[in-house]
Amino acid sequence: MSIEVRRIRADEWPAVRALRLEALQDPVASIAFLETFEAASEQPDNFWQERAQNSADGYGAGQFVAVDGDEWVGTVTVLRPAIGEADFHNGGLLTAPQSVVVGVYVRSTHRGTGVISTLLEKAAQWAAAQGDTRLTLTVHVENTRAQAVYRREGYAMTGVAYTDTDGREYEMARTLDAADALDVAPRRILLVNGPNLNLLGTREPEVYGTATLADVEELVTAEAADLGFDLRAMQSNHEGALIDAIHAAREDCAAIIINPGGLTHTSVALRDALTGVALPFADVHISDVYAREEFRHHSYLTDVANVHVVGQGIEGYRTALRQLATLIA
Ligand code: DHK
Repeated sequence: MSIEVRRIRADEWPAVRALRLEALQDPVASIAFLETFEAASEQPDNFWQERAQNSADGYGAGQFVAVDGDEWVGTVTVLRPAIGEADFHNGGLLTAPQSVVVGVYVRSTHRGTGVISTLLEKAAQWAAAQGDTRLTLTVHVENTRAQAVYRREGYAMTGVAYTDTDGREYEMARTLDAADALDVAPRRILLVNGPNLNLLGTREPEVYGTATLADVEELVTAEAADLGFDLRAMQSNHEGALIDAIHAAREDCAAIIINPGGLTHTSVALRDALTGVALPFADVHISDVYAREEFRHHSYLTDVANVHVVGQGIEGYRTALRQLATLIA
């Protein structure tokens, strides 16, 4: 059985809802949830949309799913409420940071296959990558099977117990350290070149030089390797293809280097894609756009880019990569 465990995407909210409703109807698993099936099934679409959005993109929550083929067979969520937000366990407001594992579910057909272990590991890696040092969860006192699973996964009883609407719950916790985060921090950078940059080498050589796109990609790949990163390079003349590549980078890239070509000066959609995925990015221009026509002086990206390099020829890509690397090292 080949199962992929990954973070959800915001547009997957219907699947988030379906899996949650499935869990709430499961006679064995539902003991773990405070919410009822009836209450959850009455929630409007925008409740699920917001929930998926928050746990797909933000730092405050991360939801992970186990996917077998195209079926979602398990899930876990980490909530990272900030100090001053509601304290799930004790009531009142949180006075210290606390990350909590909630919503653990594995479909009955996939129990005993190690899926839970992979899900919990992914959750721990993500929490560690956010800088958390401790992960807690609560488990019903009578749910001894779940307690055994959590113990096996490194959680220990903290000695704290709560009484909630379902009865008594024990708190369990595990510590996290930087090593837990290592597997999750992607060491890959996406290099994106936009319209007309496939013509480098022959296109207006007095402006862009004689190096080709292949030369650019080779240079950046070699420099990335020196800095300990993999590089994925793509070029397209189509705005939508660039946006799709930027969205996909969320899955496995730490940062983006982009020369959007002429779209620099026109594309709100490209700007929105880059701010939307919230990865650090460098905006590179081979020529000195500020010394050229007036319409090239305006950029939709400069004010949101982490690094901005112009007028260094193709060496500018190397400069951008080095600066970007200091932000994500
Ligand atoms: C490349 C382009 O294709 C132009 O449209 C930009 C940029 C500048 C560059 O200098 O790399 O205006």
